[in-house]
Amino acid sequence: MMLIRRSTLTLAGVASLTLGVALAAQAQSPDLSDPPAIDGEVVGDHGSHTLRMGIGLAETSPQYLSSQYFGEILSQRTEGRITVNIFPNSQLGDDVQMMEMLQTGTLDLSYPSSSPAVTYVPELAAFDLPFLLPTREAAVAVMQSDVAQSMLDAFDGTGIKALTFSENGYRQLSNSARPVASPEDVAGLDVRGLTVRTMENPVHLAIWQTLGANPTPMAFGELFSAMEQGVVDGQENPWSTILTSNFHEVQDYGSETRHVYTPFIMMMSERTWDRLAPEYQALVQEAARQSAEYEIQLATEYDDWSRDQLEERGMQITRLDDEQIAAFQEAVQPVYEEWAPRIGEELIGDIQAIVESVMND
Ligand code: TK8
Repeated sequence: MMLIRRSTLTLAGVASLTLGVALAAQAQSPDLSDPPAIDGEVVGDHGSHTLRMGIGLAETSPQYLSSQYFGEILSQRTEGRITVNIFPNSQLGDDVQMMEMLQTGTLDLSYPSSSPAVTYVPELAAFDLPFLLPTREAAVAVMQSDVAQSMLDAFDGTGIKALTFSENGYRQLSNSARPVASPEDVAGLDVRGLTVRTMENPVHLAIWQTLGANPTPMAFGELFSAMEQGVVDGQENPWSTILTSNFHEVQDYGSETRHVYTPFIMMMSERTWDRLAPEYQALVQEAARQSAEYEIQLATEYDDWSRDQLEERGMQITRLDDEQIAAFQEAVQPVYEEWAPRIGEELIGDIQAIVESVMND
């Protein structure tokens, strides 16, 4: 795929690009909070760096908007000596490919979901356990805990410097075959089970196998055309991803399953990190944390709004009551039995203790 390079864009091209993004943003974003003012002193001159960042989602997504803010912080606090060029829409590759590019140093920054990163840090699979994180407040508390920090630290030596967690969000099922309100609807009683694309992660595969679907692991960048061609019936992602990736154009039904809360992880190539002066490293870490807080704010503002937008654009969305959610929780219990021991009962217990402390607050 040809990459649009700034220098080849004519003035008219820039204008139409800007207008296009503005229209897209206008059509596909709620009334979002502005990013916090950038304060903090300018960091001394330790050389110049132009960093390339590849992400999977669209320019209207919380992931992209918060990455822009991340770049703004770095640029303003180094007087332009550090700049970040963001390549959205899986332009540079999918999550797995871009993590490999970080390892070889052919990419400076990326922002994958935690799920495909279990190949580097298996403990991350705790986040893939269904219904582990019942509320966003609990999820954020876990992502900001020492337990989560130890998972980020566990990347050291892999060629990837993991900077921070943020919110991809609660995953919802969408499909083009039928409304789904129960595990039986997934499995199909007198019809075949839904073919559901999953991330490349064994726990997600287990979830949909246990529910009687035919799960197909697939890179995010291939998903739209796979649904368009009927290779898969459905997929599962947060409402804001379904909206900003235009999945509603090829998916008729949505179900508010909230079956997994997935984090994003902002990552830097260790080769890039090692080239930065300590003062720049401290700034990158601070900017990552600030942009992650903003990203969670945006993801929160996008979530229900996106679901309502999808409904307005014709997607038939099934909201599930507590009893229907409980039926899904019960149906996927075998996933816990199989995967909790493999992930680590102690780690899961630590996470559940954090959840409990938040829920009892
Ligand atoms: C985007 C992915 C996406 C994830 C998926 O790069 O693969 O379904 O939820 O957001 O990370």
